[in-house]
Amino acid sequence: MATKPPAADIDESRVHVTRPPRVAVGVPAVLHALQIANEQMGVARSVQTLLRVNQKDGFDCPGCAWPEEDKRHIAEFCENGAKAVAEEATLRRVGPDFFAAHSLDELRAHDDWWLGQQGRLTHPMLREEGATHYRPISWDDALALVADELRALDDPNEAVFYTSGRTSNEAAFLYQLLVRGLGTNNLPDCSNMCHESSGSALTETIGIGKGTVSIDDIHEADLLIVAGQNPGTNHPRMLSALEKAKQRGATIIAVNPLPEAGLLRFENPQTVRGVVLGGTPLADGFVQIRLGGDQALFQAIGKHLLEAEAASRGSAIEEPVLDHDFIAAHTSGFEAYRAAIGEVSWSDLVAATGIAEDGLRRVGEAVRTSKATIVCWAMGLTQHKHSVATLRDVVNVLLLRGDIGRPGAGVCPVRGHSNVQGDRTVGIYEKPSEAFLSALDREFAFTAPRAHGFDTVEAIRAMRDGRVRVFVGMGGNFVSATPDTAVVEAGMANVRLTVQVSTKLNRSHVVTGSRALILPTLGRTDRDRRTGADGSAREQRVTVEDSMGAVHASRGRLAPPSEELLSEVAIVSRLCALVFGEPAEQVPHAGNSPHADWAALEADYARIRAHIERVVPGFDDYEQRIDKGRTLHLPNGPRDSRSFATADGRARFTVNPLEYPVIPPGRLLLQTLRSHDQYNTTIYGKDDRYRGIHGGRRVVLVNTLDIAALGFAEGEIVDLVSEWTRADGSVEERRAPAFRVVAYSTPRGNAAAYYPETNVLVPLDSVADVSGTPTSKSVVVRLERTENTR
Ligand SMILES: Nc1nc2c(c(=O)[nH]1)N[C@H]1C(S)=C(S)[C@@H](COP(=O)(O)OP(=O)(O)OC[C@H]3O[C@@H](n4cnc5c(=O)[nH]c(N)nc54)[C@H](O)[C@@H]3O)O[C@H]1N2
Ligand SMILES: Nc1nc2c(c(=O)[nH]1)N[C@H]1C(S)=C(S)[C@@H](COP(=O)(O)OP(=O)(O)OC[C@H]3O[C@@H](n4cnc5c(=O)[nH]c(N)nc54)[C@H](O)[C@@H]3O)O[C@H]1N2
Ligand SMILES: [Mo]
Repeated sequence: MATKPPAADIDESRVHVTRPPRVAVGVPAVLHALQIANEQMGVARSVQTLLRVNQKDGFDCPGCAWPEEDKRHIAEFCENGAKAVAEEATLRRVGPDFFAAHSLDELRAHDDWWLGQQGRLTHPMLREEGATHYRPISWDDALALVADELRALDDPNEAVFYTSGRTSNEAAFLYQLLVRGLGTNNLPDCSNMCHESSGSALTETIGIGKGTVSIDDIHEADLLIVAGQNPGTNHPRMLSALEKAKQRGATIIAVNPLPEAGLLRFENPQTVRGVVLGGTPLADGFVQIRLGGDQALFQAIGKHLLEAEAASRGSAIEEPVLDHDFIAAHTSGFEAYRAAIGEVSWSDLVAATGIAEDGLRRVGEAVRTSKATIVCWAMGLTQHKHSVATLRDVVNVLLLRGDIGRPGAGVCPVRGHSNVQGDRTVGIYEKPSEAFLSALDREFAFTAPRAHGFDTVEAIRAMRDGRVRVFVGMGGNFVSATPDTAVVEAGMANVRLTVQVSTKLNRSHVVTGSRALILPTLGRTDRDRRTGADGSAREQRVTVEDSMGAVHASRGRLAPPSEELLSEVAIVSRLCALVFGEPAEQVPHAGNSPHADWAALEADYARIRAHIERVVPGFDDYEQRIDKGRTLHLPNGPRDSRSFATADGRARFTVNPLEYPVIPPGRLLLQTLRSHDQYNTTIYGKDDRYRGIHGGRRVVLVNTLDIAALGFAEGEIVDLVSEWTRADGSVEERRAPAFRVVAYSTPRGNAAAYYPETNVLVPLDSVADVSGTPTSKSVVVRLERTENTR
């Protein structure tokens, strides 16, 4: 089968800019996806693979966490889902020959695009201390080496276990058991950099760290506010759901500093009408908000509603503005909220958002006249210093109108990685609840540690300070995805052993500890056969949870890229056996080690699901339910019965002092975001078609007036220099060299550039209050003309 050879590093001198298209998706998207798929997989494998995406007997798309519709299309994938699949199902291979041919120094000189293009990892590899190259190692030796290092620790808290959100429920559950059995809760995950702010705000206010809507609610909503999210690129299947809501009469309001193509107009290639008529105008309103202005927007909506309520008192207005019955029966803190919002001035709300008062009031009116409102959001709302406060204010607005726990209404944090929510559900969390730990103790006859572990930023601090001896990455690309790249790279070098369980080559394999292991693993699309004690091989399935709390099975069908690969479950269960012993060697309750038949778990994942069913509430009849190809909807108190697991059993109105970023003179506030051709740190291609950027990634999008005011010209090459003011008032600088200035529609004072190239600029200590999430959407920078412009 013919596939194209991987490309060279990106030549940034070839970047060019066109006018962004007004319509997203449509036929060009399908063609682009098929082109990438064919280059990576060849035609036959592309068709075979893409037809299995998100089908009932197929695999869960590794692209995003948006749920499947109940009635599935024949091709239930989107352009970017197809790219995610092609990336994994590629026929290119990175084996021992590749590592013999390329030294680590050489690999470090390449960009993320080049590394990812090399193909699937096929053999366990070891880099010995001081070695210039990786060399092959057997699985037995590799796993023994990890187990030896783990057992040799003076303190289990000297080990850090990262998880990215593609790991299945089964693998994640065993992995957290391994970690807690060792005696630590050091389980940072990508969620710490992603929706942690959502989890924090929602747990406090409504008693569950997840969204409260189903896909049917999206269809039935009367008003959908989509804030801080670019679904045309990152959750394309969401556009179909928005289109359906729209056809049923819903109003959609987009809140974003950028006019994102997919939100404003959408052409669905699956409907003939979409192709012929040139797309459904999706958003009825576009609020071009300043970066970090969303808390002010939601306070403005709340203020408008409260003022409308006051004005209507005594008059015979058609509908009450507030849902008094709901507020009285199900909430606390309303009077304090009302008083605090009364004190906020419209001029501050206007300054924070950059939207005139009547514009803010129009959004308030849309909420007032809506029969059922849903607020959807993603990284634009979670990666700011005041993100938790912002999301609490989102909840306040919904509570005012009883817009939680009834059809067509609620909160909808749109998750990123395809199983990031499931990983949390089954225990990947550095701050586990006592209820979870005591259930785990009972199930495995041991005592899990109670002290909280490191989140992602705390783990980096510990690495920087030399307090980490072993780092394990269950998927992901810790080095490129985390903030403050230079600090992370130096921190990695302080670690004695770094272990990456991965499908594809990335920067975390080339910036390593003294010793480094690559453990290649199966992906979502790969067939997973495990051999039991009786010698018979059985095909396994795994389960994942989507953004709306629905759990379903996923079964890979493709021949794995190499016979050498072990599944994530097999890797973890073998480590458990090495560290905790086989059943015959175990003495239940005799110490802090969990007790289980590890080989049996590896041979039959249904046994892992049986453990999950007994430990995590809501998984009753797990196996039977997924057997029938059904989804298992996890219980959700607010959605199912308006019950709120907060301290007082009520949904909480909260008082949050208004915050918003103030940009120093001559500076810009930079948001770091995704292009259309990337999946986080995996770069699929060099274009950002919907924003009119082609052939390169080192661009900074700036308002035309700011370009002139700062004394630059379009097309000039500049360094981005971030300025971070420490607590003592001194300023730290960080530099990302050589970005082309592109004039773009964004509010004055705001700029945008792609991640991960800009992660060098994000200061480690710049994190959201409460959630600790790096403030990737709020980095103060100045532009400096690049010397020796290329
Ligand atoms: N194809 C593809 N799909 C993906 C991913 C991918 O990289 N590629 N990543 C996955 C993951 S892990 C995640 S978390 C999601 C991410 O999905 P998104 O959150 O859509 O991703 P970002 O590119 O970070 O886009 C942030 C959006 O918020 C806007 N924004 C930034 N700051 C603000 C603000 O202060 N206020 C408002 N209102 N808007 C703001 C930006 O302009 C942009 O439109 O996508 C998932 N799906
Ligand atoms: N500046 C800035 N930084 C950010 C963000 C931002 O918006 N701006 N976004 C943040 C967000 S939302 C997130 S979620 C993180 C993402 O952080 P990560 O999840 O750590 O990063 P990814 O790039 O998704 O990881 C890609 C790697 O995962 C491995 N992989 C893929 N599939 C599998 C699998 O099935 N199993 C295993 N074991 N490995 C697999 C491959 O080797 C691949 O190279 O980045 C965060 N960092
Ligand atoms: Mo994410």
